[in-house]
Amino acid sequence: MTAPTKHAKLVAWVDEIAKMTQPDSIVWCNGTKAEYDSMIKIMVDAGLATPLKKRPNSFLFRSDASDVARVENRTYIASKSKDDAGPTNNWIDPSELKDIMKKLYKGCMKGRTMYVIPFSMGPIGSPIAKIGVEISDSEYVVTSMHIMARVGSKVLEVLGDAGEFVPCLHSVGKPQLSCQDDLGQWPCAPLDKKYIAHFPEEQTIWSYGSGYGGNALLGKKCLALRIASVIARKEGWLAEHMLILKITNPEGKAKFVAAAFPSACGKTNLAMLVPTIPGWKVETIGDDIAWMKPGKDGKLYAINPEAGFFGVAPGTSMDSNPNAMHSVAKNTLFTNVALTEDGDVWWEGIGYDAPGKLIDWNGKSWTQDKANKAQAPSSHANSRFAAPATQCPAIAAEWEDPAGVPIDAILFGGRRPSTIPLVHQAKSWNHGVFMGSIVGSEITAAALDLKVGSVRRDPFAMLPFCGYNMADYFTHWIKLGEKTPAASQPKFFFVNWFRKTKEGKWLWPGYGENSRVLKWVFEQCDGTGKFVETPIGMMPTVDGIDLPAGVTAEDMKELLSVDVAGWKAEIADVRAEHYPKFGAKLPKELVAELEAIEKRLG
Ligand code: SAT
Ligand code: MN
Repeated sequence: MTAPTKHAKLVAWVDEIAKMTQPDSIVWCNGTKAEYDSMIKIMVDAGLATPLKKRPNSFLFRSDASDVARVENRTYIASKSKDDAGPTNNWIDPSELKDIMKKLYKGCMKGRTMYVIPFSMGPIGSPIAKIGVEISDSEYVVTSMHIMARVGSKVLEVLGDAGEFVPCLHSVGKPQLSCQDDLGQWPCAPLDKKYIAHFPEEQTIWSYGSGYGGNALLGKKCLALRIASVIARKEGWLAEHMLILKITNPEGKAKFVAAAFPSACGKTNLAMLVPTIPGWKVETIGDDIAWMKPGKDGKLYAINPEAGFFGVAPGTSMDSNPNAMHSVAKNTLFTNVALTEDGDVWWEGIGYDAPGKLIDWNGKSWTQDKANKAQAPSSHANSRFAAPATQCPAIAAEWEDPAGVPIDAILFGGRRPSTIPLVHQAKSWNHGVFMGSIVGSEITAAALDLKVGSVRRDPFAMLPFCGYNMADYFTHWIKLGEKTPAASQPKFFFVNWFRKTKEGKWLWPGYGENSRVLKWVFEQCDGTGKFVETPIGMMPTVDGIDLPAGVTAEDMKELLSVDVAGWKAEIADVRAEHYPKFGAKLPKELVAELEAIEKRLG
């Protein structure tokens, strides 16, 4: 196929990769529905995709057991100097990694088609958007990219003859050497051959051996976070692992909120929240990534660089997230959930019992046995749906505004059964950066070498996604604050939906009731909130947040009190265990914030 572009650099790169990987043919993707349908047909014919009778134009995929999630220990930041990758990334010398990967890439697309996928992260042509071109030998990647990014000919038009793009090379790492096809088996390479590599100086991504999620849909975590964070630092903006929502009060006044949480804290649920308080409205701009650039007025303007939702299925129900359920009613790709006899999907926590005999995510027959607490789940814990953002009933009118939306508040959060109150507000930008730097979730099950009950720190929820030295990343945040006029700065908040009593009972109902906290956040941005100053920041007065049903005044007091002993232990842990990881590069401003809180705690 001749290239539908005169972009010499792009054409040369595609030629070079084709010589190395030796595909049977090359297809330049145009992003049309016909293209999408033809990819789906190839996968249905190969036994890789199952059409779902109950959901129009929707399909189920089962991946390989070795290929069910991002592989963080196979993910590399291959900067020239190790120090530029920093203490929290896997580093390897770029030329050494290229040698290893070139050997793997040699002939790896034999028997397959090589797809060239031009895509835009962000509305096509937006001054905040970035263009990437993914080369992939996976039809699953092509169809998923159609949903998750803006793909096709229009992107090539914007790119022109010499525009900048991020080259993203992907292969499932399984050549088809005989005339037999994949025989219904998800193609990928064994774990020790998987590599998700980033070359920050060249702004290039090489991924090998996985066909799943963020390992393979290279626009998402690889480009929009790891590479974009490097670009953002250079250009003076922020690429963040944050949802973006719009909240409107009964008078019709709106504010925009960005929020970072480590995984498994309900980001998608918060982004699509249905408020329980009458008259208030929450609408979705994005559920995973925010690119925020200072505008002429000094405010941060955010876009969602993605075009779809790649959400975790288990736990998603009409109760927990009706907007997500409506979003996946059609045109959705499901991966590693269970299949019902009548051609629908089912997963743990979908809100109703499994209807009859299912096929589980391993392809085996599975019947729900509620008496058996040890029954293996039907769906993988990280099973996913990929659905177009336009299908979300709560999608905000501004979600594709090329100029972005002005951010009023930035929230941080994590799963913290103790110590951290329901909500507290930073006193300043640097205090906000401090809050972001200590984000973490409590370990609930013994994992690797981590103690149960200890906190796994995940600064800004960016631990697996910062493409450079995290201490430099903290400094970048601080410098951006210095450049932002006080009146234009967003306000920073730390929220915690996951407080428990000593007996292990949840103190806060969460989900739609979180709108009560968002309301206080709104009011604080508006100057109308009821608050008190505390050693850890501003907090709502006890009547600052209306009690949801089932929460007693006593519970609320506990949710909104400063646990001085707990905070002293928290500060001690940050000082002794967390901050030393960043060595001499740790900005002194963060140490100053730490010491100021320590002093205020007395
Ligand atoms: O698989 S993804 O990286 O796209 C999603 C996630 O793990 O957060
Ligand atoms: Mn994420």
